[in-house]
Amino acid sequence: MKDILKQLDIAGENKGTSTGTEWLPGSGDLLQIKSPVDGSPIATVQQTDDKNYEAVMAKAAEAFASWRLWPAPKRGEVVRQVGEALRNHKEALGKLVSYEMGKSLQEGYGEVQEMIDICDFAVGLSRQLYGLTIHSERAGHRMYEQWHPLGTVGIISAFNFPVAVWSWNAMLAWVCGDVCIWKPSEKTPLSAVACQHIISKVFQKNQVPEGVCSLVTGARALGEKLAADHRIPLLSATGSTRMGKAVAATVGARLGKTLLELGGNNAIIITPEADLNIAIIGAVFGAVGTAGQRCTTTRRLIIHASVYETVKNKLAAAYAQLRIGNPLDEHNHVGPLIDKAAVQQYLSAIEKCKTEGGNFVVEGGVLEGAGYESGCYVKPCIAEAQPHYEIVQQETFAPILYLLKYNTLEEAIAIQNGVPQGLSSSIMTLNLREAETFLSAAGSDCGIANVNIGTSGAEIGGAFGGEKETGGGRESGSDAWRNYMRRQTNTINYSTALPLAQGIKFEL
Ligand code: UN1
Repeated sequence: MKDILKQLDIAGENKGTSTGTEWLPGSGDLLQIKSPVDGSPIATVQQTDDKNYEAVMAKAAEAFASWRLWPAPKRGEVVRQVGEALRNHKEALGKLVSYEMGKSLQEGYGEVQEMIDICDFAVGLSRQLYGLTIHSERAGHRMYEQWHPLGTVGIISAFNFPVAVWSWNAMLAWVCGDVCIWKPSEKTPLSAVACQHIISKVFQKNQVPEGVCSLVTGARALGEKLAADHRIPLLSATGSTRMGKAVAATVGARLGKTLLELGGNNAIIITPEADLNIAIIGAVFGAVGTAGQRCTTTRRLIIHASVYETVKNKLAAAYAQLRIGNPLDEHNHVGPLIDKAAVQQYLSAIEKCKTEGGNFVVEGGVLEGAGYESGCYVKPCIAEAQPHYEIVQQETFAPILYLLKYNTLEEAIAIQNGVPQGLSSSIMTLNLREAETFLSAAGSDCGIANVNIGTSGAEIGGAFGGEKETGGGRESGSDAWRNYMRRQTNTINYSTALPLAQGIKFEL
């Protein structure tokens, strides 16, 4: 890992504040980052102090004044080169993500691939920031709308996707002409510092103004500062519903915009007409991938009574084959949780589930002994539960899967929708009527609804996000770019008269 840290310019002490190519010296606290993989310290990051925060904000505003005038395809060309740089660093960055966050190496690489994909998407988008033309009701008039950049976009990202979710926001915001200030999770700032080193070289080569891509590091107080700062017209935040509610209240109070991607409580409905081979693999990957720490993690399986026992037994057999251990070893399926606090939450969720009457068919527990010294490795587990249990209604960021039984599809959909969150959902069925009912207006109420695919692992081409307590935001593909721009309606009169709309007469 030492070589990787050196290769990524992050070995030893790191400054945690940058305006692009410059790293600001400051008086912020030193944060020691430890890997959940083996508990060892990786490197330090100096957190952003007030003085540096102000310097970053000022630089961002200055940079925006010129960046917004670059033709969008020229900004796209910079993003294309960012994609190339990420391709060149995929292996090193993927390994670092895996080591700092604890996800499997495959998923670490997958995360960097997701960044590369969004770069490609954003390059094409830079020539497609389309507005409409509208027919005016007045003769000799033309109406159209155009999209302008917003200004400084704040991006708060979560530990579970230390780099990809930032890139969904930043790559789009940049081609749109915005400047970005990124606050990564205080649990995974090293991956962010590494990204900043990678992209800053591209920015320098292209003479992008200093301040277009800034990095600030810190914990909750820094996030609150960004939320309250009226110089940030859009704050995009990924994390817990609790955090999102606080951000929404603060940003809303100053009538700023938010883009929220918060908790999920994602379910797969398995009907009697499911292809069980697909259903089981989809459910297991969805439940244990990233050790249950994706917002799209499968947390509930809603299984028809007629196949319930079969599915339960197949799941138990599949879980018995899971290899838990060092995520950098490609043979392992499941790595550690992010830290010991997460382990505590996992344990208390299991306790709560038992107290409420849950029956564990695959038992959980914390792993100890050789290879598990960090104390962050836990066993993925499965409990038979009831939809109304308090714990089943909540998102616990850990590999705990709840089995729920249903009899009619209507009931299954009601259970699926009967939680406060609305991110991702799936149905496993080969029956057209069941599938289309699930996708209809009376079906899933989530932002993502899949057929014969699990709940996690969405592609970047679609709009990503969810309803209800998931926050309502949509990031990544489709027309999510509009979040990062302001719409302007233009009416131009090229006639010799001044007719008023709605036929109003005004004569002097
Ligand atoms: C998240 O967990 O915050 O669909 C994002 C997925 C990934 C993104 C997850 N593409 O699981």
